[in-house]
Amino acid sequence: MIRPGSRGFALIAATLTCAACGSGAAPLPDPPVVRSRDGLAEMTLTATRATDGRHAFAFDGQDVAPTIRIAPGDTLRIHYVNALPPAAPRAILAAPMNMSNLHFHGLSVSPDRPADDVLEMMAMPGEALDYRVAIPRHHLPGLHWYHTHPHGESHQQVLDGMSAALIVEGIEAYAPQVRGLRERVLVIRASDIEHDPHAAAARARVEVDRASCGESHDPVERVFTINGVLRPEIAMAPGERQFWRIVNAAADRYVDIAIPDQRFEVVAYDGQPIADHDPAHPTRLVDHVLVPPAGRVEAIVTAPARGGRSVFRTRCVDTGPDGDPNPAMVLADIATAKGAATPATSATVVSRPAPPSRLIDAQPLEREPPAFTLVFSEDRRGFYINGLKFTADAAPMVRAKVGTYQHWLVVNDSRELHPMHIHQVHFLAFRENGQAIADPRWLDTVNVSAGGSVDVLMDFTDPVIRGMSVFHCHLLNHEDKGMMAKILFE
Ligand SMILES: [Cu+2]
Repeated sequence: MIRPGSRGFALIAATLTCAACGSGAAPLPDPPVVRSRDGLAEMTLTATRATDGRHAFAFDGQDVAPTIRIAPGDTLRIHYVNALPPAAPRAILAAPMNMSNLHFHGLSVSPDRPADDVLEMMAMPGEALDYRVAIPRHHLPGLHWYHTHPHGESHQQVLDGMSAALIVEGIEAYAPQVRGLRERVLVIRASDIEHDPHAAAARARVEVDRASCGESHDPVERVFTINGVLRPEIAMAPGERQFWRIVNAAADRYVDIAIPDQRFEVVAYDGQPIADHDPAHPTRLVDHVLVPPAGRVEAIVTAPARGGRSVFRTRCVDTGPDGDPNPAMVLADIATAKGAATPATSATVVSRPAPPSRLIDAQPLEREPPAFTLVFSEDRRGFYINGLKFTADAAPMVRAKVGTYQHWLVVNDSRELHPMHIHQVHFLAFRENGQAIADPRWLDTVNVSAGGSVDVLMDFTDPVIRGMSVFHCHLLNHEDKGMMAKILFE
């Protein structure tokens, strides 16, 4: 049972205790759900300190934030209360102010107050914010997530777990394959075990495989949890197909997800159904998927027909000579047994006719020279975009005309990976390190390899997305230290 104010560490400790006593892993819990009714989803969410000192979202008497499920055309209203303690009066240099706010990562909505605004909307301790986010009728269905986004303090808050899933309903209209399947929402977080007395046991529990993974010799300071549990157990019936909606909510780590001897039947990346741009081939079969921090994958997973045990794992991610260790480890056990069949979720079925696909002829646009080149760089003093650190009063680095597509070249001039994210907008990643990508993906967060580059086609055509916004590196410690810039959609 989840005790209020003790989710992060206590659940890890509880799981370890359970593993040590030989009674098996904890089942994967489902987060609470907030659904829209009559076109409105409403909730109060509170930023608080858990008893273990971590930042947390409090909701409905517990410190587990809900999955928000909302349909195109609906409105999301959140009363967000900052109940974090005020900063000490004689704050030491760089001490956090405990300011907070929300970002609705992946939603194609207005970047202006009272919607997805991370620049002007900010609550200091004792203050509250009232979000009102209108989901356009033309919004694509898919998995997104929400998390805090106060520049300078984002990393610690998201690292501590201030995040949850947000689903725009209706994906079965794009991928009928998922209809009737048991659905699971998997929020992967990277738990900080740097100062945890159980760190060695936690690393052993998830079978951290340090061997030949990257060049860093730093200690492994993160272990992944799913829905707050270290290495939970996911039950499936033999041959059962389940629909897994996976978000990498880690503040500063990649996952490269795999299930040995199985393939993912991917339906959407970053909340963008594949069928939207390739209706004749709505799924992709893949052995593994590299999911950068903030990335999402929605895929059908099939249990072995004969039953038995398997694992859901992350493979080694080599983050580059200056990157953090990101080794292979086990994310969850998959227990396949007769009788383990779980009833299909009674998810809200949004009955809609098959939608028109957003088919564009990208090739002429891709051949145009880049309208903007974005360069990530870093040194001992900080992290930069085009040589500049983010400042609150900075002018927009880029202006984008609403109604257009724009070719951007994203360059990584450093010795570690950086995931590039732009708020509200999606883009087609079509070239990597100068080579055409065989099966280009629509994304909102893309990995850029160390010393490499990615060419993307930004979609600025949505008339709802108008105003001042940002793009940044989604390793949030980099964002906090300057790797963010403004864009004006006009
Ligand atoms: Cu970065």
